[in-house]
Amino acid sequence: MSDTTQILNANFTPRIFSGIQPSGNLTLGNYLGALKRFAQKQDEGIETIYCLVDMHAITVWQDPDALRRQTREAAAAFIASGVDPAKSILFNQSQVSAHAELAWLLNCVARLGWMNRMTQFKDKAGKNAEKASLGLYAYPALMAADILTYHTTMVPVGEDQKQHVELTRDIAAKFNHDYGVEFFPAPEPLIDGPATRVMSLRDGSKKMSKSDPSDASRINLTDDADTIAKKFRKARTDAEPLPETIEGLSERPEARNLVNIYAALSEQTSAQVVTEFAGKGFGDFKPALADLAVAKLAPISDEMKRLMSDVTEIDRILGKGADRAEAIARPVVEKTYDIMGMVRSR
Ligand code: AQP
Repeated sequence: MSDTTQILNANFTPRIFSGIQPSGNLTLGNYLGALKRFAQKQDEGIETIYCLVDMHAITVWQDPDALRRQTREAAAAFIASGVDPAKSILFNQSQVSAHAELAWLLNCVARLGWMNRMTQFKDKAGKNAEKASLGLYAYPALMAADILTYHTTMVPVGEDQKQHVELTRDIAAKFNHDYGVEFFPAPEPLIDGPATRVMSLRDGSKKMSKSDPSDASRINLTDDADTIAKKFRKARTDAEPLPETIEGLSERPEARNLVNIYAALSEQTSAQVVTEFAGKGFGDFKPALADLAVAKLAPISDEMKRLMSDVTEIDRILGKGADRAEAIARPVVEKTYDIMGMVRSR
C-alpha cells in the first residue's frame, strides 16, 4: 500500500466488500477466487459485506426466471461455502438503490479513456462490440459505486477483477480531487492464494468462467461427484509427468492450473503439491485431484440443495441483508449528492 493510500484510508473504518454476478452456475473459480476467501475474511474482525450483483448480470441477456433462480442459488452457494448472514451482510444489489444512484454520479466522474482500457469489456464484447449493451461498457463504474457506497477499504477478488478495482481507485481519487474533499477511500484489491485465476479445464489460456459455452470447461458447485471426476479426467493436459519443482510448470499452463487447484483445495502451496507428486503422471494426479475436489465440494452442493428447498428463507435473508446494507449506503449517497451540489430538501 502506498503512503498516500495509507494516510487516506486511515480516516475510514476498515471494511470489506465484494460481489459475484448471479449470471449462471457458480464455478470452482468463483469458489477458490472469491467465496472461500469471503468466508475466511468474516472472522478477521472487519465488517464484511457481500453482494449478489444482479444488476451486473443483466449487462448480458438473462432470462428473468433463470435470473431469479440463479440469484437464490448463488445466495445458497455463499451460505453453503461458509458465509454466515449473521456475521456478514449478504444481499442482492438491486434491493439497495444506492448502487444505481451512485453509479450515475460516478459515470459523470469516470473518463471515457479509462473505460476504453478495460480488458473485460473487450473480452466479453468480442468482435461484436457495437451490439454490446451500454451497461456492459459502463459496468466498471457500477462496480466502483458498489464498492464506494460502503466506503470500502478492501476488496477480495480474483485476478481478473484487479483492473476494475484499480479503476475504482482512480474514480475515487478524481472525485476527491475535483470536489476538494477526502470523501472516498482508495480501496485495495486483496488477491492472494494459489488460485487467484483458475483456468478453463479445456484451454489453459482462458479463465474458468460460468458463461463459457462449454460445460466441460468448468466445475460447477452443483456438479455431482461423477461429473466432477469425469471433468477432471477429461481436462486437457500434456503427456509429461509432474516436474520436481514449480519452475518446471512455467510453460505448462494446463498442468499448472490443476496443481494450483489441488493446492488451493488442500490448503497447501503449489510448490508443496509438486513435491508430493513429482514424477507422477496425470493418470495418478487427476484421480487424486478429483477425490479431493469431491470431498471439498460435495458438502457445499448438498447444503445448497437443502437451502434451495426453502427459497422463502433465502429471500428473507437477502431482504434483511439489504436493510443492513441500505443503512450504510444511503448516508454515503446522500452526502455525495450534497458534495456535488444537488439540492436535498426532503
Ligand atoms: N476463474 C476464476 N478464478 C479465480 N477467481 C475467479 N472469479 C471469477 N472467475 C474466477 C472471481 O469470482 C468473483 C466473482 O466474479 P463474477 O461472477 O462477478 O464475474 P466474473 O469475474 O466475470 O466471473 P465469471 O465466472 O467469468 O462470470 P461471467 O461468466 O458471468 O462473466 C470475482 O472476485 C472474480 O475475480
